[in-house]
Amino acid sequence: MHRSRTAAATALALALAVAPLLGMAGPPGAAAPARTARAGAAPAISPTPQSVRPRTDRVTLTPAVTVVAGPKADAAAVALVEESLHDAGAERVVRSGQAPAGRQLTVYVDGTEAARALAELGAGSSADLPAEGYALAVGDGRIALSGRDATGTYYAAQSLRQLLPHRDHPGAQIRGTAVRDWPATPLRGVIEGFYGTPWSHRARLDQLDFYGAHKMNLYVYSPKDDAYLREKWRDPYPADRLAEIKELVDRARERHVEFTYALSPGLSVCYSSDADLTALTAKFRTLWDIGVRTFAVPLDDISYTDWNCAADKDRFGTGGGAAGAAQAHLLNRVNREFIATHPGAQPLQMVPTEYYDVKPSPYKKALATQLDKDVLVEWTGVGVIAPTMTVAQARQAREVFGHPILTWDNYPVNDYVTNRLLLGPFNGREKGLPAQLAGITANPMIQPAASKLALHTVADYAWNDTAYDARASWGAAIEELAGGDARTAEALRAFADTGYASSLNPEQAPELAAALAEFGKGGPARKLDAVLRTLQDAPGVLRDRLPDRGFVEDSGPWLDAARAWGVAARTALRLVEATRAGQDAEAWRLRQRVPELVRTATSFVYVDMAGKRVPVLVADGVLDTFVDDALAGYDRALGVAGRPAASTDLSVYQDNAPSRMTDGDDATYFWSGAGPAAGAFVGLDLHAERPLGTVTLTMGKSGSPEDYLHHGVLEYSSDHKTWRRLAAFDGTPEVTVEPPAGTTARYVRARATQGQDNWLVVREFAVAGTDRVTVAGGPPAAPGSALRSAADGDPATVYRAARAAQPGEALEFTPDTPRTARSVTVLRPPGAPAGAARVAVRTGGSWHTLGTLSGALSRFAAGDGAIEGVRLMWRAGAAAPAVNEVILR
Ligand code: 14T
Repeated sequence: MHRSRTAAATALALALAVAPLLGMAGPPGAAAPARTARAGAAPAISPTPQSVRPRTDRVTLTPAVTVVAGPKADAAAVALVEESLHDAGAERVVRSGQAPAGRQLTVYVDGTEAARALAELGAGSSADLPAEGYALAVGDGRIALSGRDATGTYYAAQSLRQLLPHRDHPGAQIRGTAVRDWPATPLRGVIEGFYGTPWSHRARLDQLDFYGAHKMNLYVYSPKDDAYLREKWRDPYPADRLAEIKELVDRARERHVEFTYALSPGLSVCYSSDADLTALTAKFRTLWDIGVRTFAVPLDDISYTDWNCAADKDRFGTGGGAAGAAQAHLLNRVNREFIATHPGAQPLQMVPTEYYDVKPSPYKKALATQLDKDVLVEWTGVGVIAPTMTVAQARQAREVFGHPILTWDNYPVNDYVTNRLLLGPFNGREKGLPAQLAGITANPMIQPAASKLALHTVADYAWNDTAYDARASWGAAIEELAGGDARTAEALRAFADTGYASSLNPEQAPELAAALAEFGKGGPARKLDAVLRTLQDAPGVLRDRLPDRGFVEDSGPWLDAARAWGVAARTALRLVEATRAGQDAEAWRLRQRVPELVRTATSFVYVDMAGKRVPVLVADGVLDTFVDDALAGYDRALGVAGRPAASTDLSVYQDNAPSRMTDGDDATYFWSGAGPAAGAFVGLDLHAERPLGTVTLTMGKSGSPEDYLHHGVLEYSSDHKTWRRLAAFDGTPEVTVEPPAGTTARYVRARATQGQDNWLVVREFAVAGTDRVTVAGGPPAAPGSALRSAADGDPATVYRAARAAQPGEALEFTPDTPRTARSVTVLRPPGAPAGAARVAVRTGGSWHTLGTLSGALSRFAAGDGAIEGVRLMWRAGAAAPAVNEVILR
């Protein structure tokens, strides 16, 4: 199919010429505003067509259907029409030069008869549409479709496929319709351009099918970790690798996708070298020979301040301008000596080294003035991962680079956050952008099939930005991937919601967050439980029913984590309910289960190509916060302070979360992902105004001893707004401060007073209470446990004895001042035996027995008088005792 190869070029030339027109009004013809599908309405064509005019009639799918194809009709399009008719229930699909007599359904594909039918049915002519446009009509007992070019006809067939039903017998009724449709930008597609495990061959073939179905016409082959594209760019492919690529090239052609071969010589190239030019073009020739017609030379993520050969320095000099001149020199030679000498070759594409902004620079100026005008320049928008892209920025890019711009949009790529799947829609791209561009390419995730949700939405935007609605497109992507099954779609939506957030979509898990917020405002627990149950069950449903098995494979650890978080969050919800209902024993039981369930939920890992195990995140900041709040709420109801909540405004390096500063474990730490600027902080929320005891901040670690706040202050606050200084520190990683007696606060923070390059490690950040209870006696604590855990205000930490109690042994609690309390509560681990100890309190100088420990939760009325001490007098010989917390209240 040679026509498909040239389609993109024609499309580009044409659309650049008509781009301003497209943004304003459609081309002449029977245009009506596009309609989105309602339930029960005609099935939706996706991407949303530019114009759909419904008709009042219907066409019946007869048992035998005749296909009348014009002489030059695209073979892939005709094949797709025939296949779709079979899938719709037709028993016989016959190719014929003309329509048969009788009431049989006839489908006209291109040619004069299709043109006549389209005109009669109100779909106008395909001849006056932009490149890759098509007209499609259903009505008056026939179907007709025609493309402006071969790709247009193929897209018409794709749209017809979506209008036809899926059933195993004839007789279906198809609603009358007249569609005129064309793309908003010439090039639309995907650039496999991420770092990490390159996609498999099978996955690539599947992707090419997906692109064709979504009217995307470009696939750029540029995986960063294929050595033959970068480190070994000069080396020829082994025969088997080349054969695989040929299979991709052939499949791409069948799907009307331009396969672009991108070779990145920047790590070692000598720009002025004839030998290197020859190596480059020789490699391109091997790809040309297997059918590749589009080529790219990406020069991103390389140094342009260091030359790879002395000759370049001599010839071009130094600085950004020299680098731009050198690159233009090499690319112009590729353009003139290879692209221009190979008829049928498409415009060369390149990625500049400065691909991420629109700031004028000597480098960009050199490219703008020296690089051949017909070379397409890739640009990521402003920022490597651009949260938004505007029409004005695209205009600036065109201006400053002086070339047609193809966006390299770094979404949904996750190579810089391998712990996440990015499952939300394409967002934050201003309407009108496609008209400014040569095209849009999206850099996908390391996980090909899981990328389809986002890529579906990219295809929708790139085809018709005017009609684009991110959430509607996301919903349609879910429906399509679910294969029309409601239960699967519900599960997929719940799962995709947990991976919604990214730089483009600031809100994480919006649907789950809304359900949690509703519950927080007094909504019924049963309703929230149903939502969490759907999430918990979603992984099982998807594993059983999702047609796209690749998606299930790609998402493995994230599915496991979603299920486990569902279990943890539902248990936390029951904890909230039990706490509210005053079901003490049940609440305590649940309080102890939740941390274990959270540990499970955070235990699933993605293993990257280097074998590194990366713990995965789902609905982070939403589910974990809900669970933390449930635990904190329980602790508050119990009357203990609980563990302070840690926070920071610094980025987090990998999974070294702020909570690691308060986990009581000196071996774990918070680690920022950047050097703190002046004003950056790490802080503690003590959950309530409290007297402040000793404040300790231990920073740095072996291996990164310089990762501490080199210049900072400790501050405290009651409202998180007004802060008072406790102490300043300079040049020391270990800070201990004794606040003046009587100091109270809810918040404590360490704030940088100067910016620094070193990142920040905080091993522990702690504030002792002043209302201290001293724990003494025995048996001694087992290794890794401590006596004080039995009275540290945190029921999650536990004192475990190293051995069984000996006769007369007791654990003794002494508050630093006598305490008035109505009750004494002893919390122990699940299954703790009844009768393990007698509990006594000292008031007015003498001891009184309150009773004997019952189960995991034992509560005694304390009687009158301020309590001077509490004793657990162990029964000798029983199993080694354990105590989570003794609470006076
Ligand atoms: F070529 C560019 F347009 C581009 O985006 N290059 C890479 C790309 O391969 C990668 O997938 C993407 C997302 O991580 O970002 C670019 O790579 C970077 C960018 C950085 F800012 C690698 C390191 C960086 F510090």
